[in-house]
Amino acid sequence: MGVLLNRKGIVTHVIVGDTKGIMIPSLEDYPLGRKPLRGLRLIHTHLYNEPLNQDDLTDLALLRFDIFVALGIKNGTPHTVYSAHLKPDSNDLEILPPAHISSFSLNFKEFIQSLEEEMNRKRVIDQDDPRERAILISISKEPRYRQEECLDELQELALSADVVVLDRVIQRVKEVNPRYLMGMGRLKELIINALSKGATLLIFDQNLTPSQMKAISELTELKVIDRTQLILDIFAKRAHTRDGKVQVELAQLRYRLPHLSGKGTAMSRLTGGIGGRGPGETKLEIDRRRVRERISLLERELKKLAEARRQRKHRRKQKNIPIVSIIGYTNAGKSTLLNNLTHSNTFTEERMFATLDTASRRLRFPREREIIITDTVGFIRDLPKDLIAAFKSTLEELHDADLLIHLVDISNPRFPDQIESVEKILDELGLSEKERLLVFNKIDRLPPEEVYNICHRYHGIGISAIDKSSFTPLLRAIEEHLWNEKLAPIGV
Ligand SMILES: Nc1nc2c(ncn2[C@@H]2O[C@H](COP(=O)(O)OP(=O)(O)OP(=O)(O)O)[C@@H](O)[C@H]2O)c(=O)[nH]1
Ligand SMILES: [Mg+2]
Repeated sequence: MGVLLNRKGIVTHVIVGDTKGIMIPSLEDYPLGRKPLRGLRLIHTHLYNEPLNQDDLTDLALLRFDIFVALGIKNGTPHTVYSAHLKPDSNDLEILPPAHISSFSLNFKEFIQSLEEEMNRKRVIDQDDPRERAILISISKEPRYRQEECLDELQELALSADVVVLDRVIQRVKEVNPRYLMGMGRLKELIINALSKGATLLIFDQNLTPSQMKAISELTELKVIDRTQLILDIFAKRAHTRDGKVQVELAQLRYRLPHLSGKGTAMSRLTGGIGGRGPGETKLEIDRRRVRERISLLERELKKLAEARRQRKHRRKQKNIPIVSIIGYTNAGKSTLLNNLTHSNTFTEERMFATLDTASRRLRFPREREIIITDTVGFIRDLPKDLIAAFKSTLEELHDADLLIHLVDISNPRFPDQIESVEKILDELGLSEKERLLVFNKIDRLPPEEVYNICHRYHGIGISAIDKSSFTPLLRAIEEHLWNEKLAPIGV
């Protein structure tokens, strides 16, 4: 049997098990939160007076008890005290020398106070910083350098979501474990490490199936999310217009619906981990129904909004003004270009997904010519399906464009992959046949020869969106495309 005691020495739980072990109940009333230790100590019996075993030590590290004690029983009476606690500066454990119960002595109050103080001191993180602290994880069959690249992008996304990144974990596996992506032992190690670093969140670069999400969440009370959820979260934070808000909420609900699932109520002492945080089955059914109702409400609202947009568009079309749409990977500089082309002031930022809504501006050309130029939400590799679906109506406007400007951040080392991702999404949107200009932005960040070579190789135009004097070749190319003019050739 076992007992859990809180810092005041009050027994909070009495657990009765069998000879194989005990089940530690859900500890949701004693959340770890941002504290280094749980505030509960466990004392339990070892019926054959055996010392602490691997399962004991794993549970101590996973659940971060104040101290972990096994009371060895000999001839039916308490005999040896085996105890261990976490060390302040690593995820190592300190195993105290076994002692006979009559000679065991520990001033718990002093001990826990100094241990916790030292833990707080050794943690480099600021305890008052309210931001989430994440460990980024990639597990796949892809070679390491590919995973590194993907994590670089995930890290930028995390930054955009206001998440502090504490560490990155990459593992190349021969086969992806269907339940945990990696082996359970390795995953537990990772969780223990994350806890000792003070993380609050695990972010997987690979999208998790509902059952994987459930299995991993059952091992830890850290929040577990995947890349899609991170992107959805950024979108949710940044949507400002009614259109954007409705679209994002819809995408979130659609993504969450299959992930709504119950969790176990207790965890096994032998398998470790913690569960029992999920709602009961009936509550879940109600949740599911609510979510479905909300989805259909939002879908109806979206339809209305789309109708209003169609009418606005119709009026614009009647005036017969050509439309040029700037598209491209997130952070390519689309909004900056729109602003500087049209002397306007839409929102730009050194972050991914600064823009979620379409903005249209007029741009005058010589000879009384005028176009409408639009900026839209950025694209990203493996753009979540639900998100494409949700933004379909916004992105549908691209079908009306007479010309697409595909803007590429030439200073991003991953730009060839980014071009490919954008092409793929255009294809999925049925836009691959649209006329388009490939335009390399941020040329101020590279040496001119390199810019020249890249533009030459891709038949692209080089510009710097922050330097209006670099726009001439682009403006000429637009005129040429829209009004079929052969203009005198100019250098890039
Ligand atoms: N050095 C340099 N920086 C640029 C240039 N164009 C844009 N930037 C910077 O790149 C960052 C992203 O610019 P945005 O215009 O917000 O990019 P966006 O494509 O609209 O991004 P999303 O809306 O997030 O998809 C900002 O910090 C800009 O100041 C450029 O030509 N040179
Ligand atoms: Mg933008």
